[in-house]
Amino acid sequence: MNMSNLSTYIERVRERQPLIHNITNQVVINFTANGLYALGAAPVMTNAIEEAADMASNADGLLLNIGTLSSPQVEAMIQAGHAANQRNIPVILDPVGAGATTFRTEAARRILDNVNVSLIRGNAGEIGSLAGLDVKVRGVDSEGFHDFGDIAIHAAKQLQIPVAVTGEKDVITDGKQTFIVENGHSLLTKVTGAGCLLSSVTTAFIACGTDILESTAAAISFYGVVAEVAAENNPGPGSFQMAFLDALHQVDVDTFLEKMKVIFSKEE
Ligand code: ATP
Ligand code: TZP
Ligand code: MG
Ligand code: MG
Repeated sequence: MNMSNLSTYIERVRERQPLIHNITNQVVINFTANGLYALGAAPVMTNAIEEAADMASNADGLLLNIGTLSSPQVEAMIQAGHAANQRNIPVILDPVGAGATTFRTEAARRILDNVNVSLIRGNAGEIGSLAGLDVKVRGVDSEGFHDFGDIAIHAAKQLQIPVAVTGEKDVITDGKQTFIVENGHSLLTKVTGAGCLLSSVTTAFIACGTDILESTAAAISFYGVVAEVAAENNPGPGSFQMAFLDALHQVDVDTFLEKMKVIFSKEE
């Protein structure tokens, strides 16, 4: 695996400016839209069932995020997902809080039963619980996991969908091929929506790539490098959040490649 390939993805995203349709939670709508603009992509947000399919049909990628779910929103997600599937537009699921309540876990499962999802991006608790593992989710955060690798590989095999399990380290796998990303900064855990924006950024990278795992590894390592750059002179969550948006806009291919920490492995 040639890692310098991954660094070129950011140029592709900035050149193509993919339109990402986000059906997402109320907490992160503004941060996600600003983050996608800063990256060089274009955001659109809508929940209305009346237009979910039309909007998805015209997008380059669809992001479904269950963070502040309602029953009508699940229906809109399924309709948007069908429309995207019909046009081979990639669909990414962020199962925020799956495992914390039955409503969330069942909604995420319903989406997976009805929509062909290209990637699930979440924390270890969310993805583990979808795969039927006995894991702990408190609110929208997961607790006490150290071996993300086992959870991710088990989940990808069980669900038969590539997964990206993020945390201190990130594991991106289809159960056979695995990328481990060691970029990132702990200040990301002090900004709400850091994971949600990452899912939308990953959707933009997948929309501009051909290989789901490679595009996802590029997105997650780029995001981690951006956080490292932003944290350099900004030790608090407030200034870090602003600097993070600036760095999403500014970090170039050379800086990305220089700071990238990605390991690839393949099951024999
Ligand atoms: P959670 O709700 O459990 O925080 P999340 O959906 O917010 O999950 P994260 O796992 O926090 O998503 O991932 C968002 C980004 O933050 C990823 O790029 C990840 O690598 C990074 N990240 C999370 N925790 C750390 C950490 N302790 N050190 C470095 N980077 C981190
Ligand atoms: N509550 C419902 S959705 C949400 C909160 C705090 C945002 C979660 O964002 P992230 O990116 O998973 O931390
Ligand atoms: Mg987080
Ligand atoms: Mg999350």
